[in-house]
Amino acid sequence: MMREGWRWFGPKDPVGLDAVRQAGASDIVSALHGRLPGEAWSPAEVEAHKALIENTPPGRTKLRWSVVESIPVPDAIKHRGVAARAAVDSWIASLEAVAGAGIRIVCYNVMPVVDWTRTDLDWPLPNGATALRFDHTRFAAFDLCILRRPGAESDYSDVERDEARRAFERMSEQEIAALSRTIAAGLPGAATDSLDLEGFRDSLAAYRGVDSARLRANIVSFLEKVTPIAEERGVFLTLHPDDPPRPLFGLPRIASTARDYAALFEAAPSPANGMCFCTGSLGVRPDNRLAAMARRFASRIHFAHLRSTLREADGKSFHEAEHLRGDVDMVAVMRVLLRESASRPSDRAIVFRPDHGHRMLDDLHRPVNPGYSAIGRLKGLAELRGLAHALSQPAGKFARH
Ligand code: DNO
Repeated sequence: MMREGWRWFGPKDPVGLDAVRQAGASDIVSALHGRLPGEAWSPAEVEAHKALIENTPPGRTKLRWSVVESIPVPDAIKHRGVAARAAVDSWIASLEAVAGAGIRIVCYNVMPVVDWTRTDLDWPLPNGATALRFDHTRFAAFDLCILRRPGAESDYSDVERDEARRAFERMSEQEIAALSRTIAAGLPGAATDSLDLEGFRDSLAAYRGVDSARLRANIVSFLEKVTPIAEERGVFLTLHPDDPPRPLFGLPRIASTARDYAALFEAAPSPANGMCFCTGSLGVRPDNRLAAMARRFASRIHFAHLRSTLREADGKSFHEAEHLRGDVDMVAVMRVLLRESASRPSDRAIVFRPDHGHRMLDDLHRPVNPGYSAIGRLKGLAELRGLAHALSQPAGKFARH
C-alpha cells in the first residue's frame, strides 16, 4: 500500500491535526513555513516542529511527519547568482537538520521566480463550490498590461494579445489588484497580499541569459552537491514538476516532461535523485502520458500529489477538477503507484497526499489556504482511498457475483 499524507502548514493552518486524524491520513507533509527561502533550518527548530506533529495528546491517533515539502531552492541557485554558494550551504544545512530528525522524503521544485501559478483562486463551479483556475487570457493580461514585462509581446500571438488587452480593459481597479494578489499567492513562501511589481520585474531580470540548458546545468550542479549527502543520510529528494508545465514570464522550465526528468536522472543518477509525481501539474500537458511516465520513473517516485485538472477549449487554460474526473487517468496512475509501492520494503512505501481540493460546503464561509481547504481535500482523499482499495482487491473478486 501507499501511505496517506496530508499537508499541514503549521500551527496557523486553519485545518488542524485532529482534522487530519479524522480524514484518516497517517503521514504529515510539512515544512518550516515561517522561514524565508534560503534561510537554514536548525536541528532544534526542525525537532520543535516535529514535536508539534508527533507529540500526541493522550488517546489521540499518532501522526508522523514523513515528508518535508518543501525546502525551497532560492533563485540564486537557479540562475547561479553571487549568493549561490551560500544558498547551497543553507539548503544542505536544512537537509541535514531534516535527516537528523529521521525524515526521509524531501520535496522541492526548480521553477524560476514563481512556484505554482493561477489566475483565479475561487472560480465558481456549477455546483456552487469553487476551484483554482489558470486562465491563459487573464494571465496574458497580467503579463502584458499590468506587469508590462519587457519582451512579453513576443510570447503571445496576435490573437492572444488582442484578447488579453480586451480582458484588461474590462477589469476594474479592484480586479487588477485581485489578479496581482492571486499571482503573488504562488510566490515561494508567499502569504503576501500585494505584489511588488518592480521587485517582481527585478527577479525576472536576474534570469537574463539563463535559457533552459543553463538552468538545467545549474540544477545538475546543485544535485551533484546535495544528492551524495541525501544518499548517505538515507533521504530521497523529490523534484516537484513545473506548475503549469510550460514556460511562463519568458522564464525557462526544466521539470515539465518525461524528457526533462530523464535528463536530470541521467545527469545525477544517485538513487536519492527522485521525483514527486504530481498528476495535476503534469496532467496539464496532453503530451504527458501520465501512467507511462509513472511506469518509466517508478523507482524514482517516493512522493505523489494526486489531483486532476481539466484543460479548457483554448488548450492553455485549465482548472482543477474533482480528483477522479478531469484529464488525469487516475485509475491507471494509481495502479502503477500501488504496484511500485507494494514491491518495496514497507519503510520505503510511496507517500501520497490528496493535492488541492474544491472549496465547498462550510469552507466557502471561512478562511482557507488556496487549494488546501479541509472538506475538498477530505473528499479527494476519500475518493482516492476508495480507488486504491478497489485496485488492491484480488482481481476478479466481484466478477463472480
Ligand atoms: C502547491 C504546491 C506547490 C509545491 C511546491 C513543491 O499547492 O503543489 O507549492 O508545494 O512546488 O516544491
